[in-house]
Amino acid sequence: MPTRVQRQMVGQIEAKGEANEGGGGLWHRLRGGLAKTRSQLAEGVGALLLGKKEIDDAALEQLETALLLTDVGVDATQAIMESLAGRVRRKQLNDTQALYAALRSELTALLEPITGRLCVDPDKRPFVILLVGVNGVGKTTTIGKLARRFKADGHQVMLAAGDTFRAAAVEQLSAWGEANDVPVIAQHQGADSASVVFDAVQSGAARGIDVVLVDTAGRLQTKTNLMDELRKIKRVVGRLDAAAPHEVLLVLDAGVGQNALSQVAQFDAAVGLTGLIITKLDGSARAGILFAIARQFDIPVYFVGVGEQLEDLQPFDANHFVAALLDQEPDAQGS
Ligand SMILES: Nc1nc2c(ncn2[C@@H]2O[C@H](COP(=O)(O)OP(=O)(O)OP(=O)(O)O)[C@@H](O)[C@H]2O)c(=O)[nH]1
Ligand SMILES: [Mg+2]
Repeated sequence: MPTRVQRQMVGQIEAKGEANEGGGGLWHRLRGGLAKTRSQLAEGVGALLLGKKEIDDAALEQLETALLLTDVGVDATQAIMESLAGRVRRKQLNDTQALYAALRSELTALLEPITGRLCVDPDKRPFVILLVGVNGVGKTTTIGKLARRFKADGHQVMLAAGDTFRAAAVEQLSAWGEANDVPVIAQHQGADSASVVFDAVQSGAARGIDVVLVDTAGRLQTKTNLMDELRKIKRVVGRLDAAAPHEVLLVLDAGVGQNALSQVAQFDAAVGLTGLIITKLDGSARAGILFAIARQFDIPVYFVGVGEQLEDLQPFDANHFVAALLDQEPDAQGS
């Protein structure tokens, strides 16, 4: 059973979520969540705009440093700077305002290829979504928020407590199940997580469930035996439906910076990722990590987390994200 504190926690998240719903509210929260990264960027980029009109090497260097400091990474920063410097040399950018606009379009273009939508395929029932990631990144809370979202879209949802490592993990997931009024399949602590997930998918099929969200224990990407356990979950679920799990999502804490790249690479090698969810963008000035990810991987980002409330888990949108980072309004055509 969920503890009182957990129930209270979920209750508070829900109450605040409902009070802040609405499109304008979402944009406001995204802007707020990216404030730390934005002010880090502004230290370099803002000076560009306020200062001299001419673009010189010092201005470009300032911009380069600002990008590196927000974890855009050497590779993506170099690509952005080469493109901008080339346009300056060709006299396509005449002043710092034009440079700023070019920066915005470069950044948006870098993120567009990894903008994705998480869709439930009605022909695949139950649609099985496995969430994986290192410890404490936000897997379980993300499942709670996704369950709410899918339910609101009219889907029958079930949760599978594949984190059998800690007793509290089952309680935490059960609290989300109760709050959303969706069934939770769980076994005792220490049970084989592949067997819990197998049971859940089988029971989901029997009960006509549309979506099974599978929670897993946090694990370091470098621990081979723990990565093998994920492979086993995948293999066992595949016996019920060869196409399952239909989505394998890696949850990443933006605050870890460049280590996120190693997490993506190693989880992808182990279980074949189909999507990313990047949480805790509000907690650090390192939101630039999305650009490094986009430069190196071809895996869609479905959601970004900018806080602990329900509506702080937002569908990822390249145009909105870059506008929020550069303190501008999103383009009208952006969703
Ligand atoms: N500030 C902030 N906190 C978040 C965000 N997403 C999740 N959290 C918080 O991160 C904490 C850990 O979340 P969990 O869902 O328990 O993480 P987990 O990955 O399931 O952790 P393990 O099961 O221990 O591996 C919770 O307090 C969440 O509320 C976010 O986008 N911003
Ligand atoms: Mg968890």
